Amino acid sequence: MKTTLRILAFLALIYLIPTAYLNYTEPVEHWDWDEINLDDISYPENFIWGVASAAHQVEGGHTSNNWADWENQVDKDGNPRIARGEKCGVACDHWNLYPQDIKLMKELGVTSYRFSVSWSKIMPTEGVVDTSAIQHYSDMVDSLLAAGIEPMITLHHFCHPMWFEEKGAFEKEENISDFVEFSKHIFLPLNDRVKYWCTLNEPAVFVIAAYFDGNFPPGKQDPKLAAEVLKNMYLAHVKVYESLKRFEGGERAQIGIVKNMHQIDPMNDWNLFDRLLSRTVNKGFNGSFIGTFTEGKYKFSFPTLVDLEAEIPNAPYSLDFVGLNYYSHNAMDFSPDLDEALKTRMYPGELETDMDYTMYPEGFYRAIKEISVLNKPIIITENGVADMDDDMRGEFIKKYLYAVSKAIEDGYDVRGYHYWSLMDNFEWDLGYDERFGLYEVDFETQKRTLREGSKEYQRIVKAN
Ligand code: GCO
Repeated sequence: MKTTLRILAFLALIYLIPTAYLNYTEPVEHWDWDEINLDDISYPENFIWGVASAAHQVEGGHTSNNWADWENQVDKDGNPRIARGEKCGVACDHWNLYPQDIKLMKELGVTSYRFSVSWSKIMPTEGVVDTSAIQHYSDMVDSLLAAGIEPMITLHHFCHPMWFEEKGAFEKEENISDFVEFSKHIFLPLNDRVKYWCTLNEPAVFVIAAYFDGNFPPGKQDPKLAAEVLKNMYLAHVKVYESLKRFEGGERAQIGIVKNMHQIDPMNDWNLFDRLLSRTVNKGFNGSFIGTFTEGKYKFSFPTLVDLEAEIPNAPYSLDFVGLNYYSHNAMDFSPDLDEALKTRMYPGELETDMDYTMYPEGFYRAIKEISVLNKPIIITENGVADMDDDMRGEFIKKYLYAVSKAIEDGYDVRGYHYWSLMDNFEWDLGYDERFGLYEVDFETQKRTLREGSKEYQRIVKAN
């Protein structure tokens, strides 16, 4: 009997100690939606309502950049890099059709447009600036302002010129100066009219895809390099911030970085290994960002794979706001086989979107709460759903915007929201089948049609 008790006590101990270490015993948060009135939302008077896009995904007419190059490559088994062997091509021809797309924004009632500028169009070769590309963006900014829509520019959204890629891009710290130089070329002519600037879009997503999973260019699978690139991208943000702030108009500009606070949860709450694994991955993906921008301490580690620490002391002083992208969470299911353990899994029991994640509005509240430790105004720079059949978009919009409204009501400083995306576009390695658009795009005719589900967004924007 005594021995049994001892064994039980021992087992309880080895369970409790790591549980205490893990420091969360709470089950993954879920709300009782039957008890919630989705119309019970309110937004502050000056709340920014917008839509978002990115140059390579919508513009067409691409010059030589990492993605244009990638779509012509095959992997080691001879498979195309982009799903179904698709090419980005003219995409939404937004480069030419932007005046008509601004009308679509007006129709929605939004007052902000987050878009990115194409570095490879602005600097097709190293050291050479194409002033006609700058003129193009300048005209676009004027058209937006004339329509009562505030422009928000992203400087790097997963895409850069091939000459920069060939130099090793953000793999090398010394290349950061190229990015700083480019930023200056677009900031100086536009900052009299553009207030909001996002330096880099989702560095952690980019780095995991490009240097860990290998499904984004340059398709490397090297955890140590991934950690290095991420550090360099955070450093690049700080350098761009400091350099742009020094120019005339710099103090007026609102400069931030964009972080996707995708959550990593245990597949089974009760399973210690699932919790340990999800916590470790979460620390790398989200914790490395929070540590950098709160304390200036960058840390990216995963047992046996990588362990990198660096000081970026000015990082906490390099944000006028933080851009938050949020879509969903994924579940970690522990396995001693690392490849298996690190596979992305959908959280069980939730509605599946067309991407490999579910609909999880509760996570939006969590994401806002987590990023609020930065103590900066939060602007939602992306949120949306891939839903080709348009059978969940309306519900998605209502529930996610309920979560944001609840966060604001609870005191979190959320200043604006941008839906991803204005229209269907090129979803990177997944090609054209992931339909995120409020407007459906017929890529043969370039006709845009407002989806039924999107009318929820139009309704909420107009009412608030
Ligand atoms: C990203 C990007 C966007 C995507 C969007 C939908 O998160 O990958 O910022 O370019 O298209 O998030 O997946």
